[in-house]
Amino acid sequence: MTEITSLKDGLVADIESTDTLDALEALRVGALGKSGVVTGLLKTLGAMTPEERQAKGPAIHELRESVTAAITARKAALETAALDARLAAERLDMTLPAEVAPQGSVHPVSQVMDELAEIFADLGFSVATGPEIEDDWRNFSALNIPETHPARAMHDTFYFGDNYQVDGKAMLLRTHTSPVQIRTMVSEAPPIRIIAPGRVYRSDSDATHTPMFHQVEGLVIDKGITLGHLKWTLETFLKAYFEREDMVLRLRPSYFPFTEPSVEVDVGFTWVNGQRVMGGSGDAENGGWMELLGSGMVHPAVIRNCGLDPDEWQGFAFGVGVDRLAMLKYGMNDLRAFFDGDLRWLRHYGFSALDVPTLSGGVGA
Ligand code: 2NL
Repeated sequence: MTEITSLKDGLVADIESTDTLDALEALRVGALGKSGVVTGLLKTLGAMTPEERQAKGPAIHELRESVTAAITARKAALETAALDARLAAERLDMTLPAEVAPQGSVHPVSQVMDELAEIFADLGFSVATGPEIEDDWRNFSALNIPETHPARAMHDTFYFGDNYQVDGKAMLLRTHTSPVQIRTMVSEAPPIRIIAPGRVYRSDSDATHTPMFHQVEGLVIDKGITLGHLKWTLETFLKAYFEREDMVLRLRPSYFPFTEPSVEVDVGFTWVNGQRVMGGSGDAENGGWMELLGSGMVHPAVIRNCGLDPDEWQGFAFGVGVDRLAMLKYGMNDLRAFFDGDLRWLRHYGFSALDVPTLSGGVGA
């Protein structure tokens, strides 16, 4: 009996005086491991007579209990001490001045979105935003895109499938920012003048397509809106954006399910040192046309789907890729570099956070 008591006292004293977690682990293995002393004693219980077991059993079990408790307590103490030491060693004085100036820059996509907000604010548009996860109705049905439209096919749209539903509705990553305009038409009374910039997603990836890209759409709903308003608005926008008065627009008939008529807008460019520079007539000697925007008069079915009377309210809408707008204005040629996070690229093409676009200062100056 005294043997067991002194073994316990010895082990507990050793445990309490260890000062590293490794040494403690070694003690644990020596006592409670497969061939540890305490384990060895526990094994002897099996061979004892019932009387012996009754006499020695409680002390041996108590030995195991005490040693286990001592190890647990010591482990917690050592861990707390280690954490305290680490916290003290890694202490940072946040009141010290910075050693280097901030290195961040404004991404061209953010810069262009700021420029767009500025230009359209001047025309009376406000910026509307909405969720990137949408339901099928807001992304497709409300926009007069039939069930059988190819844009709904799995290869274009990222569907969440059965994994994620909201109110029992199938959800998807919006393929355009049109659902933001749908939300606005449903919840706000006309007249409406908004742009909706943001991230959109399509299951598409190559040199000119990334599965996430940025789009800005514009929407005007009012009484007596015509194609003339659309053309003037886009021309005014493009002049302000490219900072040139000689922007020439070419409108071609097209088709979108959500607009009627639908108009594709080409912009005249001029070849300068082997580069396309937006501006001038595409029919000029050294010119060409670039397809830039899709647009049209909002389809009466879309207006009706949003609870408005198409005999009373008309409108126009347009959509354009923000990444593409940035490339054309700031001369990048590879879309994929936009999303690589390469610091050299960001330093080269990024903008100063203090360089806020303003119309008076020239939006992209
Ligand atoms: C493109 C260009 C476009 C729209 C977007 C729109 C939004 C509503 C109603 C009607 Cl809520 N139209 N947006 C219109 C025309 C073109 O985007 O190339 N899209 C495939």
